[in-house]
Amino acid sequence: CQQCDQSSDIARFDCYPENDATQEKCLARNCCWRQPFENRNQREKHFSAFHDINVPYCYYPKDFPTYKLQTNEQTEFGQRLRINKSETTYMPHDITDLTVDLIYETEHRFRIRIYDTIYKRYEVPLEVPVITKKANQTDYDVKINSNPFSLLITRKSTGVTLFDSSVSPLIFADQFIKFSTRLSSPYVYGLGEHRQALLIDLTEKWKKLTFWSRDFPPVENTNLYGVHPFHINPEFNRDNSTNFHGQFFLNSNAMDIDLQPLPALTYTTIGGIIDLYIFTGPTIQNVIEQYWDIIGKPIMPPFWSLGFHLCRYGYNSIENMLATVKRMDDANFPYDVQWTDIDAMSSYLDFTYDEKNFHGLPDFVRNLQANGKHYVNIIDPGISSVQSPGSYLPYEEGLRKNIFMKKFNSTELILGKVWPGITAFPDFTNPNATDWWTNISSIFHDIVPFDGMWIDMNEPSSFIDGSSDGCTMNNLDNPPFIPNVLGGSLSSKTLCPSAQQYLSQHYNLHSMFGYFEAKVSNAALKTIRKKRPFVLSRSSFAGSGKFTAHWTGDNRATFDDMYFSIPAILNFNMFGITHVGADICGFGLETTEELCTRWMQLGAFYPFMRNHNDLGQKDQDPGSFSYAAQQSMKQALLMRYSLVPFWYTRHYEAAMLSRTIIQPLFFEYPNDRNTYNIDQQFLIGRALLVSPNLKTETTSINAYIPSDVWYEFPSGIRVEKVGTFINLDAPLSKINVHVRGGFIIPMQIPGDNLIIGRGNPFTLLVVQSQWGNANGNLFWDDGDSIDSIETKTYNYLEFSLMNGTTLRIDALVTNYQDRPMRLELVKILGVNKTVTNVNINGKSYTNFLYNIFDQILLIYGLELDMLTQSIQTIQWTMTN
Ligand code: MIG
Repeated sequence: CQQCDQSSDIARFDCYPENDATQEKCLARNCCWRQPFENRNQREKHFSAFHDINVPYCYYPKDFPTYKLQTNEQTEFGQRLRINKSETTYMPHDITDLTVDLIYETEHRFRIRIYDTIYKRYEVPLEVPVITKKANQTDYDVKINSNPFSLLITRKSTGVTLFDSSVSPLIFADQFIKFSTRLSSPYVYGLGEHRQALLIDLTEKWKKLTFWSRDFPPVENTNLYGVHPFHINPEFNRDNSTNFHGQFFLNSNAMDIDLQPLPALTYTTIGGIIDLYIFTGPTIQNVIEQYWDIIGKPIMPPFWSLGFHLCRYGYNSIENMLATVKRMDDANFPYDVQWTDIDAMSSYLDFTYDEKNFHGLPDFVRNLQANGKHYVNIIDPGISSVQSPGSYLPYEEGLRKNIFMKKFNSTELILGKVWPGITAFPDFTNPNATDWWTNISSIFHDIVPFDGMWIDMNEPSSFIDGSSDGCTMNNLDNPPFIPNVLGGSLSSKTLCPSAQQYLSQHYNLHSMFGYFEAKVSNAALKTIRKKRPFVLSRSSFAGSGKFTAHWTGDNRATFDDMYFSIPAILNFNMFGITHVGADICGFGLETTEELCTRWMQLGAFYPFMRNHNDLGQKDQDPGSFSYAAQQSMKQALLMRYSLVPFWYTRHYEAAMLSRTIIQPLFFEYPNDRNTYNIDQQFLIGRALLVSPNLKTETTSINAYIPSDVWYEFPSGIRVEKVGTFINLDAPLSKINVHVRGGFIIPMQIPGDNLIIGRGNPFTLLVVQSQWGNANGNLFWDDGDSIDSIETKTYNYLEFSLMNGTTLRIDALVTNYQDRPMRLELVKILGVNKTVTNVNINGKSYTNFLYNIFDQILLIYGLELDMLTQSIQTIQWTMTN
């Protein structure tokens, strides 16, 4: 029939995504069933092929029943539409009367809300800005199609389509909501947490990504620990320029996002409402800012958490842990934070420690702290419910405060099984949970004075499906459609979706469990330590970055896993969880000295740097390897530590200005298409390019050097060939890092740890652009206060190089005066004429060296306190 005619396969939208599609079942949905064109002449495929994400056989006809526009009313925020339909679909409980709010929130932000006109439905409890007045001006146009109802959003300046839902019918049933949009280009970034390359290229590919937080060692094509339905889509203009827009689907229910080469994107969610944000950029940085305006900016981490963290599952005894620490100290590795895992608990009970095998843990911790180090321990959400009465306060207090999750429609607790056996699960959406969690953490803190909280297993993960006595038969536990979740069931390795939480059913809140636990843990730490909190959470949701850092879970000790860590940390930066890293050297499987060396080198450039290892694997702390390997690792660690002032300033800019800390190359070179799929290299801030060696038994890499001025770090040698892939020497002793012309990098002489090194002298690496200028900045405070930014108790310096001859230091804020900030050395790259004399603040200065071969000027032995004057200058004269 005509209604089934589609111009091409790629314009088909899947009407039968379940695994058991047949022609009969497809036609029963009033959909079209046809072989793809490309297969027409081939033998009919086996049904098993339908499991692949590919051209669907079953797709929507053009006249599939959907909504019509009834009314369109102008409002303060934009328009309110009523849409309805008379026919129903194949899904139970179609909602026939819907309201559509079109909210023109800002010049660059548009929000679409589609919800049941009559009954209130679940909405994501994220505190987003509420806009009641339409923006005066927008860079986008909105058109409404009335029959069938659809929306078209275009960019005014170029006419490019940003959103077009006419490609497929809107379906809105109680437990099945589906809508699609055309994409501007087949390039998509984001949509995590998944194990995937940075670029999702739909040129010839169909892809299904599933969202439902899940504890599973990262593999491709499954839902994982976190949920971030946000993506970025470039728009390639005819004049070769590129704009970017972003889209965020504010929905926490289990969902699939299907991508196809049309190009188009389809959301299929099983609850909530349609609440969609479109961010019009037009630059990639603008898109990030606009997204973070909705979900919140990342937390400013404590200074010490930028150091090296050492952890493993299975120290098994304090003696083993002490031996590790001793190896670190003996080998003189800079190192800041020691961790313990569940093996340090007594019978895996939260808020206990094993007084036998970890005898003296409290003194161990105090001793670390006395030497400037810090300590973090693990906490799992499952609270043992089977201890003898009077013996386990966390459970008994939790009962008293009534903060545990309940069975459906019941006052009975829902019980799962985790490390300590049968456990209850706290409901962190319950307002009383904060007091409870703070109180039990505080009591433990009096015994073991931890500095941060590692919240694991918070998908939440359970060893049994559903609960200790199964799940109900109701439609929350058995929805009519189940997205492509691992295990095929929503209760796979977690609690029953029907479990009752304070704010709603677990069905709706499941993927936010980690979000709320992080929020509550952050609050608890503030109360207990009265310092800036450090939380590390495995599960995350959009906005988690306000409360927590993140690691990418149970990776394995393989070169492939090492590679996948890069797109993962790049993605989490876009998702606003900037303090992120992967388990260095690999968690599962046995690492090798080669892999661990490469990974320590790469990990030295993760925002969050932690070496962590699984139970039963041999030790992989730096001190456990050969002298040669130790030297390579140490060199990378020293690079990291010397760059900490630069890192710390990036965190400040993330928290204040919505900047990603590490970013893909295309963020800085959006007009260079070569950069679009580069994810084996990355930038720190805008100035450092990191190019790790990710292949075994190789001593060189093929790296892309964007067209710009680049110098090798730390040698200061200029890269001759740019704008192309080049071979770089990458023996095991070396990680390739380059600095970009036009930037000034504040650095510091490393100490044994960040606290000990805090008073050490600073150095500046000044990297000239081709025009002889450069800029940089430095944020500095006590590193630990909760409110140093709010109270302006910090220093903020700007550095600028002008005309290739004058370096100016502007001390713009100098409210943190506990210690002088001594500048000892300035290294200027790209000085192409002989320097004859140097002046500092107008006085002649003789401690300088000029190397004509490398074109480096070194001004050394400085004793310049950068805080004493608001403007200081260092000037040099060159021969003509
Ligand atoms: O069931 O606490 O991802 O980092 O070492 C495994 C033991 C529980 C999973 C975490 C991992 C941690 C491990 N945990």
